[in-house]
Amino acid sequence: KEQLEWWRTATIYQIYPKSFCDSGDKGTGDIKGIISKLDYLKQLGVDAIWLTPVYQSPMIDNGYDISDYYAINPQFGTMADFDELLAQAHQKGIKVVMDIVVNHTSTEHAWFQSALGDKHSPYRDYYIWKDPVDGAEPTNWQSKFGGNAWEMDEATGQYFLHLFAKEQADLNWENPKVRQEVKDVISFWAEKGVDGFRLDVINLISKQQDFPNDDIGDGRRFYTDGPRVHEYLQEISEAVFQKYGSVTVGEMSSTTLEHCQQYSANDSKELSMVFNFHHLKVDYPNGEKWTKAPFDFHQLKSIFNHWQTGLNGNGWGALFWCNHDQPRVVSRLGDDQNYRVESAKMLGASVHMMQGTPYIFQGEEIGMTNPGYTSIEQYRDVESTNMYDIMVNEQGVSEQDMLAILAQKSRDNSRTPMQWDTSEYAGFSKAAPWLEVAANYPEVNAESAVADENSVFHFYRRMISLRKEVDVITTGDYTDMMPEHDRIFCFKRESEHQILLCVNNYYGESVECHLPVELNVESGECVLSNYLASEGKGQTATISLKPYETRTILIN
Ligand code: TEU
Repeated sequence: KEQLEWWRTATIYQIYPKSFCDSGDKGTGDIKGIISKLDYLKQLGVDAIWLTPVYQSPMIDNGYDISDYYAINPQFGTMADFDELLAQAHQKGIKVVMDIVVNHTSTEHAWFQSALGDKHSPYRDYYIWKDPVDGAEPTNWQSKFGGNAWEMDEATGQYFLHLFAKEQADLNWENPKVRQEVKDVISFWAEKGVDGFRLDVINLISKQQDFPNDDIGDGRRFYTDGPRVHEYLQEISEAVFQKYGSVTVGEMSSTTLEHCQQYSANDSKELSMVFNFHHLKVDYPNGEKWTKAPFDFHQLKSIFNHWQTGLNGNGWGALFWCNHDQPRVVSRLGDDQNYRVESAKMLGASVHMMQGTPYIFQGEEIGMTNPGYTSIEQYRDVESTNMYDIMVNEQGVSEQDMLAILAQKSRDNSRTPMQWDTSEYAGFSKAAPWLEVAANYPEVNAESAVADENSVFHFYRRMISLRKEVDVITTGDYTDMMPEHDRIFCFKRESEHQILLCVNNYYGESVECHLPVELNVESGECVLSNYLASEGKGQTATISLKPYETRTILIN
């Protein structure tokens, strides 16, 4: 059996530093705060941490608008703090993955400041400038944060492209000097000993160079998985990733399975693995995020089937529900009122028993929920406040309806301060946090979870170690055993020596379940369930699954 790369059996923990832990009394998290929680992460058993950006930034998009790739934002601490984190993490056997945002820079970056207003700046064509067309924006492309994707530079009469906020100017990857700058940035951090990189919206970097209008969409088809994206990734991979042996995960916005098979091919000519988001759009009716809608269970199962079978032996996927852009999964797909612990565990098991590398977003391992904000003043996210302005002030959506949509869909839902204990501000900070703590922190916090062997925390700890003990989780072929069932998600993983069955009741009512008799589950053992009475031997083919019950049955 060929030696598997470490990251194929690893679990990675995502930290959003601004909301993780404040070592002082700023009300925002910092690097020293992360250092103070490394032992907690060691106890959970994660193999690596992924930090979202901590570089110099005006924080319009909380660090995804970088103004200096070589400096740490003082809000998070100093370069010495970062070096200390790296050393201590490595000492504890935890690798460190950094976020690299190179589809765009902040408009405060020195390159952009030089380019703005000066067509002859040596940095002008680091960015994408176009003349007006018929006195208006060059194309009708839409920013992902609302509004048109072009902003006027009055001094030169040209527009620059920004797929995200107008303070995030897209880099021109056609320019070899830009590609060299990217190689230099990544090499700097790799040289320091950083173990890997998460590449922000990296499949958007190659734009179709004729910049056409999009008469059927928002323009994404002219820059998503674009014409030279694989060429660019191979160039960066050869120059840096392969040289340092970095693990790399690409965030692929609106991508396809075929492109992801190439992005994450086993020959590692591009990246180690990919994030895709199709399973997190099953509550976007007709692809529309800004609606309040139930999720489509059948669509969810068919997407999992498409990607699990499509990447098996042909690429590698990141497995996740939560991140800093997505609402908390226990509130989104589970029941955070009546079955918070049970549904959090079931949702966790139903992706952690799949093939890929699982990512745990801070707080997911203790079943943190959306905060249920009730006023726009409580929100901070630029995407959410932009969309509120557009939908309420321009499109006439009622404030009540928009607040209901934000309570379900806003990115701030996942960015509330990590809930450490029952002290004021949940032990996150000594000062009032930048974003309000969810009111349930007295019941939902890490200290209580670590002390309770039946908590979500210990369930996640068991899943992380199961992945290391049971090979079929990493290597087994995937088959959906009940694709038509309206409430049960039941899939099989099969390798030469082992069969694993993961059966999940996605709803809050008990349901009769008839497992395939040919699997002979009677000879198996339930190694993981959110109902302890269901664990162990003595499994039968007909079972009554309790609300949100999950069972992982190992059949050797
Ligand atoms: O996310 C890009 C992305 O796909 C999401 O932000 C999504 O487009 C958005 O939520 C609209 O639905 C990455 C980062 O994860 C995100 O935090 C940044 O805001 C964005 O890129 C720009 O850097």
